[in-house]
Amino acid sequence: MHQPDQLYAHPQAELSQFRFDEPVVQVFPDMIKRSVPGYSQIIANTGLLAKRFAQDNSLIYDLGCSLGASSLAMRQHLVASNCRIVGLDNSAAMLDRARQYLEMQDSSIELSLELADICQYDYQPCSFMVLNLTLQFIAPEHRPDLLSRLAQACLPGGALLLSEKICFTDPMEQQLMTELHHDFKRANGYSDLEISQKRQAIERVLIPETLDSHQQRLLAAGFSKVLLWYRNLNFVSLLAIK
Ligand code: GEK
Repeated sequence: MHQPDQLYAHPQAELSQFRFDEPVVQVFPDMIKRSVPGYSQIIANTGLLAKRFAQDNSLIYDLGCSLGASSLAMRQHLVASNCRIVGLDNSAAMLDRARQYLEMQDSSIELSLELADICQYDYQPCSFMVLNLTLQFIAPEHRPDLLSRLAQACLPGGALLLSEKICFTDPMEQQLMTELHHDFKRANGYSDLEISQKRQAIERVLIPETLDSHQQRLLAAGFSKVLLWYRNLNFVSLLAIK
C-alpha cells in the first residue's frame, strides 16, 4: 500500500519546504521507520501505555495521527470499556490514507478521524493523549498554550505521551547525536544527498527543543509527573501524568 521513500534521491535545484502532502503520504511508513530511531518500539509501547492509563467511558486523542499507527496500536491493546479514540491531523492527504488502514483493522473500539489543527481544537475530558513526533512541527510560541489545554482536558490519573526529536545545549553532544542520527539513516539506505536535501527541506518546519525544556513546560502546563520512558539517540518519549 506504500512505496519506498525516494523523495530526495535526486538533486533538486530548488528545495521546497517539507509538507505532509500526497507524495509524502505515499512513502510515509517507510520514511518514518528509516528516519526515526526507535519509531517501531515507541509505537508498540504506545499500545501498552494506553492500556495502562485509559479509563472506562473516556476519550483518547491521537494528535497529529498521520496514518494512524499510534491509534492502531492503542486499539489492539486497550481493555478499558467504552473508550473512543479520536485522531486529529491537519493533512487531508494523511487522513484519506489513514482511513484505509483503519478500516482494515478488526476492532470494536470506536475510532474517528478529524481534519483539524491541534492548536485550535476544543478538547473534551480524556484519559490518554498521544503527541507522537507532532509537537516538533508546531510553532514554538503556540506550544505552551497547546500543552496547557491538553493538561486541562486530561482526567486525574490520565497521561500524555510525548515523543520528540530533541536538541542539546552542549555543542559536542549536539554534533555527536546529529552524526549518529545521520549514521542511522545511512545504515537504513539513505544516501548523503538524501540526508542533506531532507535536512534542508525540514529544518525550518521541525524545530527541536532540549529535553529539559520539554520536561519543565509539561510541569508548568499542569502535569504532576514527567517521566522519560524511552530514548534513542536524539529522539525521546516522555510520559506526562496528570
Ligand atoms: C505517528 N503521530 O505515526 N494540527 C494537526 N496535525 C498537524 C499539525 C497541526 N497543527 N501540524 C502537523 N501535523 C504519527 C507521526 S508525523 C511526524 C506524526 C513526522 C501533523 C502532520 O500532518 C503529520 O501527519 C504529523 O503531524 C507529524 O505516530 O512525520 O516526523
